[in-house]
Amino acid sequence: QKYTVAVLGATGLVGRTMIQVLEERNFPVSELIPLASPKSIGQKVSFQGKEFPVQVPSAEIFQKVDIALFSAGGSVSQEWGPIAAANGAIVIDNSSAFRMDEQIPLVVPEVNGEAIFDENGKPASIIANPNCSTIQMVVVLKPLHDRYKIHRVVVSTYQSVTGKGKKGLEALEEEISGKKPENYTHVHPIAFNVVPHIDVFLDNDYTKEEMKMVNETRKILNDQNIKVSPTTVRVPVYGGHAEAINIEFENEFEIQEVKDILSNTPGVIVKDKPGENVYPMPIESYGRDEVFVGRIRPDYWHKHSLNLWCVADNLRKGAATNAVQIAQLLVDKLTPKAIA
Ligand code: 11C
Repeated sequence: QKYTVAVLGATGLVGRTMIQVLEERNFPVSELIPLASPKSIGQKVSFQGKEFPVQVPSAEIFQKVDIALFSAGGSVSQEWGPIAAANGAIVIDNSSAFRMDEQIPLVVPEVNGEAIFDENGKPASIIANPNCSTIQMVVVLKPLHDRYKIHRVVVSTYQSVTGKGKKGLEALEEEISGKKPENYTHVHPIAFNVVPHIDVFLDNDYTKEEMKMVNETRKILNDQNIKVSPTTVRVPVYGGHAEAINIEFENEFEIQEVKDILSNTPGVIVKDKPGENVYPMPIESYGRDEVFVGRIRPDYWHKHSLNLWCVADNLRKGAATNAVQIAQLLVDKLTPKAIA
């Protein structure tokens, strides 16, 4: 069985990565429909050796689509998500538009893949893909929460400029080459700098990015008692997001058991040999689908607590790969429209 798959935002960094991951994973695609705004019309996307013209979205197009991957920003998702769903496509949406909607599952397949389906096995018509910094953190937290129950998480992020898409990447390149952009895409200069500000500030003086980490984590782990205390920071890096995480558990743990649990967690690779200078870094996570964890060590000053460091490619596991993994869970249960 093969499926008609649309990618909305097909010319953006995440959209392109979605198409690449579909191809790498040999996803059963009968037709790829790249969609974007009118300014991308005329562009073509190559997939499995063929060229597909970029089109603008329409209700008619979604009538033939089985699965629609969206990554064109929140307002585009708000506009087209309900139209695509009403026309029978299942939308996997990478924006923040629907994430905190109680009716819409927010899914990381390794953590809560079952949330996609209702009690009759019917998939939700819109499924939200979490924020990149949340995804890599919950992949690590979930097996530890199951074993020791997490009370509190203090996290500081070191986020790649690719989180701001092509503009973020180009701004860093321009700044490094000595050009002074008219408007800083990153609010302040990012080359040779570190900026503790991602997305907009809210009334509580946390940023929207920080509150995504608080709220999305609770929803995905299905536990409103987990306290997440985040500081999100942009760094002049290409390859992925890194996070220093301090975790406080309700129960006692053995550090070797923590390492064993993480080593046996699907989607996680433990790289933790401090004596040999082995720990995860964005430069090595680039282009990879896994979440890398290292620097796993007890917090000697706080009961039942530990520190660790995790890194993942934000365009892949943090966005495109996670969305395609959701699509992979769907196809086991979905009859393509061409057959239905
Ligand atoms: C960043 N995390 O690094 C953001 C990008 O809600 O999907 C992704 C924003 C989101 O700037």
